[in-house]
Amino acid sequence: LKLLPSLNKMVVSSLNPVSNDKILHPSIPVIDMSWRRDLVLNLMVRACEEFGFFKLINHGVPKGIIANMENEGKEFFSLPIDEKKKAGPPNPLGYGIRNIGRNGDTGELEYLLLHTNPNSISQRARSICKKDPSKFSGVLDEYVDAVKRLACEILDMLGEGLGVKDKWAFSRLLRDKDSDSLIRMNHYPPYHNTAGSKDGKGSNNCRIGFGEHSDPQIISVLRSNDVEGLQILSSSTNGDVWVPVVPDPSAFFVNVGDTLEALTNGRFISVRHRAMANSYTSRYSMIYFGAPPLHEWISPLPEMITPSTPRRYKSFTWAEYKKIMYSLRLSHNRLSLFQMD
Ligand code: GA4
Repeated sequence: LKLLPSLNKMVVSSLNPVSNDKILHPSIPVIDMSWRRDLVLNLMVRACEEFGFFKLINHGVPKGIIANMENEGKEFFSLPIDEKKKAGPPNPLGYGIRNIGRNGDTGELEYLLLHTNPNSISQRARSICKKDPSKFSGVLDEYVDAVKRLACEILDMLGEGLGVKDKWAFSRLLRDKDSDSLIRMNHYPPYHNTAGSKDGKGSNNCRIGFGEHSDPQIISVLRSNDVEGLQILSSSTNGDVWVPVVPDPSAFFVNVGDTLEALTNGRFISVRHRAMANSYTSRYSMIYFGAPPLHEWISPLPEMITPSTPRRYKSFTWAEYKKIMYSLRLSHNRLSLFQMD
């Protein structure tokens, strides 16, 4: 049993540039899907409780499907800006550059945000990939299908690990034909810091690609190329620390969204995260956001409410939550608006 992986906060020390004190970075949980099922279930639940985030390896999504998707993204982002702008401005779907949402948030990135519905993808493909729209939509549909399957498998394991009676309580929301799930491709262009010097003096390695936020949906499944940038916020006794996530193109990174936090009555935490854009090479990421249908009511599952864990969140529909999220800034803690009085 001693050989079993543990989620204990492993300590990786680094120097705090301000005080020269050592600061502690918790290590990010890694879960291998080829481990024994009961172990995977247990570790996943703990990762969602402690971090709301984990890295998944041996996930079973074929490399070719991932590579094709990455190439479609790279090809699109390499088009002249006037061509790309024909797929925008984001409403919120479509091509966007630097602007995020509707309330003045900005970041050092360009992106494509699409609904996962195959009809919506094929319609949008015409303005995104004039050269071969049907190839574009074929590649995206295949990727979405594979990542959605994985997300549903993860949600079923989480449900089982939590001892939820209704086995498909979470995954049903993503499987629904009216699910409001999204797929996002991000490109963080390289940063050539002319003011910086070899010793790093005068360099500003704080360029925000996508600012601090939590994901509103149920679950997010992210894959990036081999370029750093993603950071998660982890609470420790020393206060909150930003933990850099070491990139791994062969893995997926999974995070709990606000809606799963509400469904689990706060047992799982919707992790706050951000992406930096300080790299010398382009960072590409693609994220599947698994969401419920618009008119679905979200309430904490009955099993999650106990005398020691009384109900924390009011019920809301996904449509209502979306309306509120688009009326607020990116970093707003929108779930707190639904806390019980
Ligand atoms: C964060 C997670 C997803 O990328 C996203 C983002 C959305 C957008 O880019 O349009 C939002 C942001 C995200 C949350 C608050 C609102 C909406 C930008 C913004 C300021 C697609 C999503 O669903 O919520």
